[in-house]
Amino acid sequence: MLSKTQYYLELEEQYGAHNYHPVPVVLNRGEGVYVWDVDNKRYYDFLSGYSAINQGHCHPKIVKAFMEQAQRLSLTSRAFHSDMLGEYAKFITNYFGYDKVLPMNTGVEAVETAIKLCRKWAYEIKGIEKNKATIVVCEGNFHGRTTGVISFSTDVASNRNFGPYLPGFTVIPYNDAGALEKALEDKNVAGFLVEPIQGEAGVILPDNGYLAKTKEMCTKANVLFIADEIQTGLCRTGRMLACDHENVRPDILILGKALGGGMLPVSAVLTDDEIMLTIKPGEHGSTYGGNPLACRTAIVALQVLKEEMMAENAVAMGELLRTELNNLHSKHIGLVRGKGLLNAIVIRHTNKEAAWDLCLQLKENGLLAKPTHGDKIRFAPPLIITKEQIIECARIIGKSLSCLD
Ligand code: IF1
Repeated sequence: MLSKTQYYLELEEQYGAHNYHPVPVVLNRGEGVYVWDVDNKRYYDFLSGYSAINQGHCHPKIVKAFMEQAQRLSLTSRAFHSDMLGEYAKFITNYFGYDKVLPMNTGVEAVETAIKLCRKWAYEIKGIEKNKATIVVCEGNFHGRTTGVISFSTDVASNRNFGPYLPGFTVIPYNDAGALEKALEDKNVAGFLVEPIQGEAGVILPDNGYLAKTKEMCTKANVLFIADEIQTGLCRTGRMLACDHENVRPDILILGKALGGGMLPVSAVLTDDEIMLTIKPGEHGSTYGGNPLACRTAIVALQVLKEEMMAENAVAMGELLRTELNNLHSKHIGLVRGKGLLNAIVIRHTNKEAAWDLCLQLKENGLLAKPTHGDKIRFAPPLIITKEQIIECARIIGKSLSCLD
């Protein structure tokens, strides 16, 4: 007899593309910081859908808004107006302090949108010669998986044999303001696209002051500072935006993931009129972008972040988590790093599979996490996690680590 879990694993294996390597657990329910598998075993979710579940699984207020809207009107396309898009646009632009929003669905679409806005602005406002504009990006970046965006990825798994690649990008080392200064000597630079903390690279935090300094350089050079806050935004790192830690206001702000409250893909690009109005009717868009269901859900997803003080909780719980992890004094933890509730540990072990093995052990002990780049494990629970829960999770992690001895 096949176990239920085995049955579903085999279904996916046989009929689904093999573009992922998931932890072998099959989930069918979620609530708050918890998820349950098909045998009704409960786990702490320490990945939070790669930060799409900041507000917790099936947040009752978000579910309610989503359900109400789904029963009334889900999609109009942008050929017609809905009564939700204007309300949402007003809400989100006030919330983040920008003139306008351009709504998309997935994160990478919002990144593509930002690139297009930057290029348009470069030609029509800044005055760069046709087709000469470049955008500076950072080594180790992760901005999504379209052919355009992987063209400037430095990760071979992301771009090998997907060429030819899109030109117009200059790669510089991350966390190296001097490298940006040099890159900005090129008068054709239109924008600097950066993650305030590099997620996929393994939660790489730049030095304090890096964002403020690079923003200042961009302003001086009349180059757009474009922040990809898809993973770091919406309270994940302990502030509404990771850029807020350095009081940096990006010229173009990219949001995604938790903007959809874990319900559906909702992404957004926020910027001011000088930049946003360079795109005219017919020049960009998406069938589902700005649909009423997404708009209604996103408003509530943003409201609960503030109502439930998730940024403040992320600061406190993140600090507690890092303290507890360090107090484990495990010889297998090389390093604990992070900000707010975006954290990672680096596993120190002779066995290259140790991080994966640890995640399997964590699963056995009731906590779900995923390794990244071999030896790093991200610990990023929903932002509603409590002190008692963090302490219990640290115990689970400690117990699981001892299995690596
Ligand atoms: C996958 C990582 C996280 C992102 C930033 C844009 C996007 C992402 C900073 C694109 C997406 C995801 C996608 C997911 C894994 C995941 C991830 F490990 F790859 F880096 F979160 F940490 N900018 N990140 O992090 O957004 O189009 O996916 O909505 O499996 O590819 P998307």
